[in-house]
Amino acid sequence: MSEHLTDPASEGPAGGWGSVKSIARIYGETLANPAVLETLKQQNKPGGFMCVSCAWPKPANYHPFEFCENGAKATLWESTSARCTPDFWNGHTVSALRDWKDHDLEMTGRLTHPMRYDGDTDRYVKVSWDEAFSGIGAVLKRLDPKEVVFYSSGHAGLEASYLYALLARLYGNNNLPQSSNMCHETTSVGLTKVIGSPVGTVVWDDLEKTDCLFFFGQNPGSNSPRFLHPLQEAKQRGAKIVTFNPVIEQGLVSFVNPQSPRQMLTGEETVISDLYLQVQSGGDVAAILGLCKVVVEADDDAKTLGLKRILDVEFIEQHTTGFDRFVDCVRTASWSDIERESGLSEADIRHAGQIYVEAERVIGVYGMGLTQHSQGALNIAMLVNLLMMRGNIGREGAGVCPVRGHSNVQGQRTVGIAEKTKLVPMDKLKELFDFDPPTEDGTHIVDAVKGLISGHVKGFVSLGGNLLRAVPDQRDMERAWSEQELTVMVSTKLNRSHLFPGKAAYILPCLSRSEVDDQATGNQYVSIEDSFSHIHGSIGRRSPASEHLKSELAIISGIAKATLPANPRVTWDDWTGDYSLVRDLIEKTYPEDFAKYNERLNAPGGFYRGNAAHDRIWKTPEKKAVFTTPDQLNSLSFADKPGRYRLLTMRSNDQFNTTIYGYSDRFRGIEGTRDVVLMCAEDIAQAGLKPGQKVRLVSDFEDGRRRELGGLIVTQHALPKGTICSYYPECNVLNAIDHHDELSKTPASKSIPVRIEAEP
Ligand SMILES: Nc1nc2c(c(=O)[nH]1)N[C@H]1C(S)=C(S)[C@@H](COP(=O)(O)OP(=O)(O)OC[C@H]3O[C@@H](n4cnc5c(=O)[nH]c(N)nc54)[C@H](O)[C@@H]3O)O[C@H]1N2
Ligand SMILES: Nc1nc2c(c(=O)[nH]1)N[C@H]1C(S)=C(S)[C@@H](COP(=O)(O)OP(=O)(O)OC[C@H]3O[C@@H](n4cnc5c(=O)[nH]c(N)nc54)[C@H](O)[C@@H]3O)O[C@H]1N2
Ligand SMILES: [Mo]
Repeated sequence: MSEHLTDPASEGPAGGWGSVKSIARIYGETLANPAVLETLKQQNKPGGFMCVSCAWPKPANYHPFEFCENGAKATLWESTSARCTPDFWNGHTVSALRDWKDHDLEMTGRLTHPMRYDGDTDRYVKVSWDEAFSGIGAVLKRLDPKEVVFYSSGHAGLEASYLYALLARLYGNNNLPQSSNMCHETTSVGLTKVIGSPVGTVVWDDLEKTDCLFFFGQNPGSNSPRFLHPLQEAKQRGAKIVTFNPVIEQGLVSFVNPQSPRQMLTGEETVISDLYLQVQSGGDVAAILGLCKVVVEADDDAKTLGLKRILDVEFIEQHTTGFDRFVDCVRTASWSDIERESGLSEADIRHAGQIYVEAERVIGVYGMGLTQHSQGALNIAMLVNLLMMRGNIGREGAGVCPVRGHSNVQGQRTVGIAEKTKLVPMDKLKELFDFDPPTEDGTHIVDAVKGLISGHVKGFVSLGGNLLRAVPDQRDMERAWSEQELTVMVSTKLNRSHLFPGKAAYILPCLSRSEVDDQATGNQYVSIEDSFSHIHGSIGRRSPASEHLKSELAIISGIAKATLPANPRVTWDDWTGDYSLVRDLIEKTYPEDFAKYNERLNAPGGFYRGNAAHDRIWKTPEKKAVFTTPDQLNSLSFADKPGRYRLLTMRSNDQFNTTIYGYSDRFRGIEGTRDVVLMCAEDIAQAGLKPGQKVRLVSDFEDGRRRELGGLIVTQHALPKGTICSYYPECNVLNAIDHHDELSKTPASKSIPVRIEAEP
C-alpha cells in the first residue's frame, strides 16, 4: 500500500477553502441572521457557549475563532431564520410528511410552539405549555413506570441531565438509555473491563507532548475537525501518524488550516498520515495482533543484543495481568492468518509496527470504526494491549483516546443518566431527596427497542435525538413507536421520530445552547463535559428562535411537577429559577468530581474531573490493567461467503447524525445524492455490476427476515475488497437489533452482512 494516499474522488485537503465554501453554503441556505457571526466568535470560549456539535475538548489557549466547519454548521443550522410554526401543519398531514427526506424535515426550521398530535386531522396542533405538561403527566401517572423509557441524546447540559435522571428515578425506573448506547457504550463497558475507567485517559497536554498517534476508525476531518489543529501541530514538531481505516478519509490524509492566512493563500497542506493502511472492515483485531507481533519480535532482538528492552517490563509487571497468555497468542499467530483477516500485507503491518516501536510516547485514537462491531469491545481491548506493551497508558504524551460524539454525551453519564444502578450513587440520591430510588437496572437502547417492538414499552420521553431513525430494524420501530400510549419529544427541529406519533403525542420545542436562557435569577449558565473529562460553563447570548421556547431544564421540571407527588426536598421551581442550585446538588452527589463546581465553572480550558487510569490506578476487580487474549481474529459475528459483503454505514461532513445539512460529501467526491453504495472496482466487476447502475442492498443475517434498501447507485471507490459503504441513517432499515457488540450491546453499524441485488 502506498504512503500519502489520496482518494482519487476527493476534492482536496480537509479544512482549506472547501470548508469555508461549505460553511458559506449552509449560511446561505439557512438565511441565518448576520448577527450569528458574532455568535460564532463566542463559540467554545469562557464566557461564551460551548459548541452543540461534537465533544472535542476546548483548549485553555483558544484561537480567535475556536470553531470548525462542523461546529459552524451546527450553529448556523440552529440559527436559521426558518420557523416550523403551527401554521406549517395547515398544509401537511403527518402521514404525508413520511415521504419527506430527513434534510427537508429539518429545513422547515426551528420549532416554535409546544404541539400535540391530533389523530382526527392527522396533524400536530398548538397547545399551551400547561396543557402539554398536564396531558403528559396524566398519561405518565396512568402507566406503570416500568413501561416508560426516558431516552436522551447527548445534547442537554449537565444540569438538565441530572434533573432528567432524577425525574426518571422519582417516577420509578432506571430506564435511562442514551445515544452513547449506539456509539461509545463499547468504550464505557470495554475500557472499564480492561483499565477500570469508562473514558479515555488522554488530556490536552498529552496531545501536545506525544510523538506518535495511531488512528483506528475515527474520522477527525468530518467528525471532530478541531482535532486537525493539534494534529497539524504534532506533525510540525515531527510526530508520526499512522492510520488504519478501510476508507481513505481526507482529514487523515492532509489538511489546510482555515485559520492560517498563509496556508489559505498558498494552499500549503500538512500531510497528516505518514502511513495509511486500508484495513478491511472488521479486520482490526488481526491488524493489531500483527503490530503486537512486531513489538515482541523487536523485544526478542533487543534482549539477544543486550539492548534496551522494547517491552515496558516494569509497567507490565507492576500494573498488568494476563500478559503471559496474551504474548503466547501473539507468538503463535501466523502472518498468513493475520494477512487474511486484516486484508493487509505483512510488510505494511511491519512498517506500522516499526513506527510504533520507535516512538517514545504513543496515543491510540479510535471511534466508531472500532466500537460499532459485534466484537467492538475486543477491538478496544486489542488497542489497549498494544499500548500497554510499551507502557503507553497513564504516562505523559501517551494514552487511549476515544473521540466522543455529542457535545455532552460523556457528561450526561457522569451525572446519572445511566440504566445500570451500580453506576449511580443511589444512597446519595436517597439522602438528598428523601425517597427510595428504584433498585432494578433499567433498559439499554437494545432492550428499549425490543421492548417497543414487542409492545412492552408504552411510553417514551426523548430529551433530544431522533431515536426512530438512529436504531436498527427501523421499519418495525415505525410501527411500534406509533402504537405507544405516549410519545414526548423535546426537540429543536422536526425529524422522523415525530412522524409516528403515539396515542398521545407531544413535541416540546426547546432553546438551543447559544440562546439566552432567562430565568428568575437572569440568564443561566449550563455546563458540559468534553471528551477529555473537562467541565465547561456555557452561556447563550442570542435571542431565542421563538418567545414560546423553554429550556430543557424548565421542560423537565414542567413534566416532573405534573407527574410526581409533592416532595419538600424536590424544589423544581427553585432549581429552574437558578441553575447554580442544581450544580450544588451535582456537587453533593459527586463530591470528588465536582468540588467547587460553581466557582470553577468558567476555568479556561474547563476543570478536569480526573481519571484514575490516567494516574495508573486501575479500578478493575483485579486492581490491575488487563491484557486480553483474543479468541477470534476479527470483530465480526458472521463468516465470509460468496456474495456477502461487509457493509460499513458512514457519515458525511455534510450531516450531524440524522441531521442532514446537505448532499455534498466533498471529501469523498460524492455530490447531489446520498443514495449510493461505494464499492471497489474489483467487487463491482466480480458482481457483474457497472458503476452508475441501481442496486438494492439486502441484509444477510440468516434470521428469515427480509430487510432491504433500494435505489442505490453503484459508485466506484478506493476500498478494500469485500468492504462496501453506504450512508447512515438511511441504512438503518438494513441492520438487525440483535446485531450488536456482544459485551456492551452497541449496534454493530460498521459490519452489517449484506448481499447486492441488481434493480431492473
Ligand atoms: N460532521 C459530523 N460530525 C459528527 C457526527 C456526524 O454525524 N457528522 N456525529 C457525531 C457523533 S454522535 C459521533 S459518535 C462521532 C462519530 O465519529 P467517528 O467515530 O469518526 O465515526 P464514523 O464516521 O461513523 O466512523 C469512523 C471511521 O471508522 C471507519 N471504519 C469503519 N469500519 C472500520 C473498521 O472495521 N476498522 C477501522 N479501523 N475503521 C473503520 C470509517 O471509514 C470512518 O472513517 O462524530 C460526531 N461528530
Ligand atoms: N447505521 C448507523 N446507525 C447509527 C450510527 C452509525 O454510525 N450508523 N451512529 C450512532 C450514533 S454514534 C449515535 S450518537 C446515534 C445518534 O442518535 P440521536 O442522538 O438520537 O440522533 P441525532 O441525529 O443526534 O438527533 C437529532 C435531533 O436532535 C434534536 N436536537 C438537536 N439539538 C438539540 C438540542 O440542543 N436539544 C434537544 N432537546 N434536541 C436537540 C433535533 O430535533 C434533531 O432532529 O445514532 C446511532 N446510529
Ligand atoms: Mo455518537
